[in-house]
Order: sequence, then structure tokens, then C-alpha cells
Amino acid sequence: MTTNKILERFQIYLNQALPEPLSEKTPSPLISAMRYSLLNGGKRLRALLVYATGMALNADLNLCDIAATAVEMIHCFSLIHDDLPAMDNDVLRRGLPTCHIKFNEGLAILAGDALHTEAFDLLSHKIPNPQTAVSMIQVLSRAIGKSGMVQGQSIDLESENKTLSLDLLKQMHFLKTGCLIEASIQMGYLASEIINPTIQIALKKYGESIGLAFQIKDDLLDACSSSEKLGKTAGIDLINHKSTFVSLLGFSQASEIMETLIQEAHEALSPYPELKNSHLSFLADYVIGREY
Ligand code: GRG
Repeated sequence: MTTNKILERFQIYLNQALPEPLSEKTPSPLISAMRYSLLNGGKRLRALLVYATGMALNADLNLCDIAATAVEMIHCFSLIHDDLPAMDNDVLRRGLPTCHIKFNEGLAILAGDALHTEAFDLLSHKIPNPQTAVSMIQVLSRAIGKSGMVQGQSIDLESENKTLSLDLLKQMHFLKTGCLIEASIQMGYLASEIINPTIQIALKKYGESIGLAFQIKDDLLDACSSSEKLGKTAGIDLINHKSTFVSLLGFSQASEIMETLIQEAHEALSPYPELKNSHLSFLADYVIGREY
């Protein structure tokens, strides 16, 4: 199946997972705000990682649909909250007004909250094998809480107007962005319902490498692209006085490290033909080749 076909399939599933309210007479601003943030574009990288890993390991695609949807709900929730005035205070996301600008701040907070809950509701109700459901819930919740994404965001908030060490910058991005990327890959592995610790280790290494490379690419794009191309405010890190890989290392050293990380990602896959010859290889290159 091509990447475009996977994306088409995913969009249909997403749309069904969060349908419009049944009656037009009872519009729900909450669901409109959730759908606005969930259905309006984005690269769908985390969902694609779920499918790519699952498909490489012969997972049932129906399980990948559910896992990818849960991951994307969490991602969209984090974007809504990240854009709020108390966080990055941004007005543009995916080429559109951010959720709190389009609706209002209170509704944006609630839409994020409800997407967060909906992800776990979906996994707990739709994954047929209870052990697989619990494992997925464990992986996803661990990745986004106090030992993952929220912790990363907390370090980020405290870091404004400070110059971070390279190690702390890496740690912050590992938590804030890398953990959910790794969890997406792990969700695809769990969807396959195979047990193969060596493959799991290879996938972890792959995830660590592309997670960091993704963030370095984000910093490079933030520094040199336009808001029009990115669909979000370019130069926001400078505006918010944040340390980035570009501000700490310069453009060319940051690019070199990013390229090396992607080589390492390919090396992690290479002993396993089922991984090497899968969409995972394409996604590693996509992470640093992307233009937005
Ligand atoms: C989890 C309770 C709770 C709160 C959220 C706001 C927050 C805490 C965390 C922020 C996490 C965050 C937004 C990290 C940034 C990750 C990042 C680089 C997002 C952009 O991802 P892309 O480029 O976006 O994949 P698209 O639009 O393509 O989906």
C-alpha cells in the first residue's frame, strides 16, 4: 500500500472516530473544535509510523487504524495546548488559525482535554485483545505524562530566556517530541501482536534517532523557512527566546548531526529485511527531507 493510500484510509477512519454531532439542531462547539484540530491536515507522521511498523510486522490493519487514531488524537491535543497563550501563544497552525483563535481559549483547552481522553477511550473499547489494549494504553500514557511529553513541555516553559546546554536541549526534545514518536512505533509493534525483543530494540534505536533528527529539522525550518510554507509562525523560537539546535550549534553542524542520526536510523533497521524494506526507511528520509 502506498503512503498516500494509507493516508486516505487513515483520514476516513479519523472522520468516523469523531463524527459530527447527529443533529444539526444540537451543534456541539466542543466537537467542532475537536474536529477542527484533528481533521485539518498535518503530516500525520506519528500515524504513519504506527502503520509503517505494523505493516512491516504483518499487523492487522484494523488495529493499526485504532492505534494511529489514538496517537494522532494525543498529538493534536498537545498542539492545541502548546499554542495557547500560556504556552507558545501562537496564532497559526497547519496554515489555519490555532484552535483558541478560531474558537476561544476555554473551548480550546476543553477540546484538547477531550481529545486526550478520547484516545484512551478508543484504545480501551476498540482493541479486541485486552492484553494488547492494556499494553498500548501503558505505552501511550507513559510517553506523554510526567516522564514524557508533559515533562518536556515543563522544561521548555522554564527555559525561556535561558541558554540551555546541548544535553538539556536534547533531553527536553527527547521528552517533548521524541517520546511520542517512539511510542507511535511501539504502538505499531504492539498492533502486530508479535513478541520479538531484538526487533523491539532495533525499533527503539530507530525511534530515538528519527525523533531527535525530527526536532533538529524543525529547528532548521523554523530558522530559515517562511510561515506560509510551514503553516505555522516561522521564527517563533527566536520570538520566544528559546535555545534551539541552530542557536547552539549553528546551521551546518546541526545539519550534520541530523544526517548522522538518519544514517543511524537506517543502520538500526538494516539487519531486519522486514523493517529495512518497509515504509520505515522512507519515513526516516522523509523526516529530514520535509519542507514543513
Ligand atoms: C499532555 C497534559 C498534556 C499537555 C500537553 C503542550 C504540551 C503539554 C506538550 C507540547 C508537546 C508539543 C506540542 C511538542 C512539539 C512537537 C512538535 C514538533 C510538533 C509539531 O509536529 P508536526 O510537525 O505537526 O508533526 P503536524 O502539524 O505535521 O502534525
